[in-house]
Amino acid sequence: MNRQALPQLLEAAFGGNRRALARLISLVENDAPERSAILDAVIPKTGGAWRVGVTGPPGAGKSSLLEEIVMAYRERGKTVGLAAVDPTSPFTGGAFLRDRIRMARAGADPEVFIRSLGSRGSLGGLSAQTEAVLDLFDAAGKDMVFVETLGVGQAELDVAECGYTTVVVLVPESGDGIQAMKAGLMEIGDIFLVNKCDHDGAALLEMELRAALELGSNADSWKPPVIQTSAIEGRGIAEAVEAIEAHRTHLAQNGQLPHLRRRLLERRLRRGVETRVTHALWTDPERAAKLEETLDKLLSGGVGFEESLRALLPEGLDGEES
Ligand SMILES: Nc1nc2c(ncn2[C@@H]2O[C@H](COP(=O)(O)OP(=O)(O)O)[C@@H](O)[C@H]2O)c(=O)[nH]1
Ligand SMILES: [Mg+2]
Repeated sequence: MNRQALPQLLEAAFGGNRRALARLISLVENDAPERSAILDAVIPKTGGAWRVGVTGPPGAGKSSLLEEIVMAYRERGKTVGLAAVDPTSPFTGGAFLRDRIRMARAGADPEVFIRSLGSRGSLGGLSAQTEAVLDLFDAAGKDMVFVETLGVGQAELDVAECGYTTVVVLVPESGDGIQAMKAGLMEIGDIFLVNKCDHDGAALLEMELRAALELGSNADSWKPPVIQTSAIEGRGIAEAVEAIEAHRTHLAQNGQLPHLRRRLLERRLRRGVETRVTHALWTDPERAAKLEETLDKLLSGGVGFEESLRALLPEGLDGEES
C-alpha cells in the first residue's frame, strides 16, 4: 500500500465505509506492515461502542441468539459490529459458513458488520486480534459491538472477557451447568442465558445456575440475571437485551466503567508485552541453539535443572549481576 492510501482508508472507515473497514480488518488480521499504524490511529477514535462478549459451549445457540439480539438492537436503531471467533477452524471456513447461514438476516443488513476471525496472528494471539477488530468496529461508529467465542479454554476465556458485559449461553443438556462451573464461566458471566428453553430441563438448569451464583462470593453489587431463551421461538430475547442495557446502566451509574476500561486495557497491555517477549525469546536462533545444547547436558546429567534454566534466561533475569 502506498503512503497516502492508509490515512484515506482510515478516514473512510471512520466515516462508516464498509469496504474500508473490511480492508483494515484484513490488514490487521494478516499482520500487515500497516498494522501498528492502524491500531495507533484507531484507539483515539474508540469509546463510543458498548462491547459485549458472548460465550458458551459449541452448539449452545450463541450465533442463533446473537442474530436475534442483533436484530432487536437494529429495531432500536443501533448499528452493530459482530466478530465471531472460532479458533478450532482457522482456515477451513467451516464456522464461518455456518455462522453466515445462521446470521442470514443480520448479515443482509447494511448496518450490521459481521466478521469471522480465526487467525491468532503472531503479534499477540487470538485475543489481541479480536480486540483490534473490536476497536475498529468501535472507531467506525458501531453502537454495539459483539464478540462470539467458544467457552472452552483459557485463550477463549480471555476473548470472552474483552467486553464490558459478558453473556454466558448454556443449554439444558449434557450437564452444561456442571461444565460451566468447571470451565470458569460462572465467574465471568454478567448475564446467563439458558437457551433452548423449548427443550426439557431449562427450569432445572436455571435453578442450578441461580444456586451456584448465590454461593459465589460476589462482592460486586450486580446480581447476574439468569434468563431462559429460545432463539428458535424468539423467546427471552427482549429480556436478554434489557439485561444488557441494565448492566450497562449499572456500570455507568456506579462509576465503575472507567475502572473497568482501565482494567481491560491493563490486561491487554500485559498480554501484549508477554506475547511479544515470548515470541522474541524463542525466535532468537542463539537461544534456540542453546536450548538444544542445554537439553543434551541436562539429559546426560551434566548440569542441574535450575542451572539449565538460568542459562536460558535473558540477561538481567538470570539472577546474575550484569
Ligand atoms: N431447539 C432449539 N434449537 C436451537 C436454539 N438455538 C439454537 N438452536 C440450534 O442449535 C444449533 C446450534 O446453534 P448455533 O447458534 O450454531 O450455536 P453456537 O455454536 O453456540 O453458535 C443449531 O442447529 C440451531 O438451530 C433454541 O433456542 N432451541
Ligand atoms: Mg456460533
